Amino acid sequence: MDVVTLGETMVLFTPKSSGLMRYAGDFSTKIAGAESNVAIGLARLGKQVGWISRLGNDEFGERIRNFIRGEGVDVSQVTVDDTAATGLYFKEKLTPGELRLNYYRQGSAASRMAAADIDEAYIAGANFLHVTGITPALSEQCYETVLTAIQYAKRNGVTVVFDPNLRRKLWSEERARKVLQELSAQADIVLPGIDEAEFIFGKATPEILAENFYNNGANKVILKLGKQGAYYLSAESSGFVKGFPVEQVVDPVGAGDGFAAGCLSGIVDGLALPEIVRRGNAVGAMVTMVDGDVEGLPEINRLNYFMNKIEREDV
Ligand code: KDG
Repeated sequence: MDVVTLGETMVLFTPKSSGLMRYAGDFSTKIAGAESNVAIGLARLGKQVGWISRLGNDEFGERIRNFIRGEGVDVSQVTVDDTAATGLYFKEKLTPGELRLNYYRQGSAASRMAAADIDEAYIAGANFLHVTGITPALSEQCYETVLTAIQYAKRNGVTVVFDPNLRRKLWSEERARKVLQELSAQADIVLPGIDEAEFIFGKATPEILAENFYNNGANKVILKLGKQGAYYLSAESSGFVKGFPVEQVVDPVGAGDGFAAGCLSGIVDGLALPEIVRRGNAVGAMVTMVDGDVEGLPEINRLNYFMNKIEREDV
């Protein structure tokens, strides 16, 4: 296995009309969850990926499992909870450019994940463990589960990748800051957005923020600056890689997960850090041009085509 990840995936409802959701009659349904978005992105890029989670014993749980399995992700470690439902999430388009995410996930099956759900041998069989700051925000038990997965990774030589993915609706600022700082200190590779970095360490330049993560324990830091690109820092090098132009942003949600999938695929392929970041930028950009959190994730041919096309146009 190249990468193993764990987290909650929900059924995503998007009203077909814009404006307040109370007036919406028709919804489209998809699936979404930061960690499974990354897993699907990696699988589309030809990587071997596993996703650990808990689903409700319900039709939405079946849908999620079938979809993720259908994308080629290993779901053998997904358990079913008979006493809690699969989480839901609604993406309200208030105006063409303004989205509001509404969660119905409190007490969900995934929020009841437990350390006992993690099989050490499964983690040990991977080269990378990818975790985000969403899972520890779901419950105390989920926080313990993430710590356990990291502990298993560390004692088996598995590289830990951490994306803070700050979701303010899920926990208090104080608790979020403490846990995000703690988990970034345990990770080998961190992928924060600039806003998340400032949330954790206070306002500063990208260079200083990246150094904060580095001094905190990470050996590779890739700091996302949205559509502008990303700044990277490791013991060997540092620099900035410009983002790819996007014709029209259709739906920005999931771009960060696309970025993570692009970077991780580059890391698995042993690329140099600037090339890793370039892939992250490209996948992130491609995700924003398609509706849905995972629908825009490219296969390797499309990714190469997009990167080469933009490069030719740039000359
Ligand atoms: O990263 C995109 C996510 O916001 C989305 O897919 C849903 O996991 C999700 C969350 O917690 O917001």
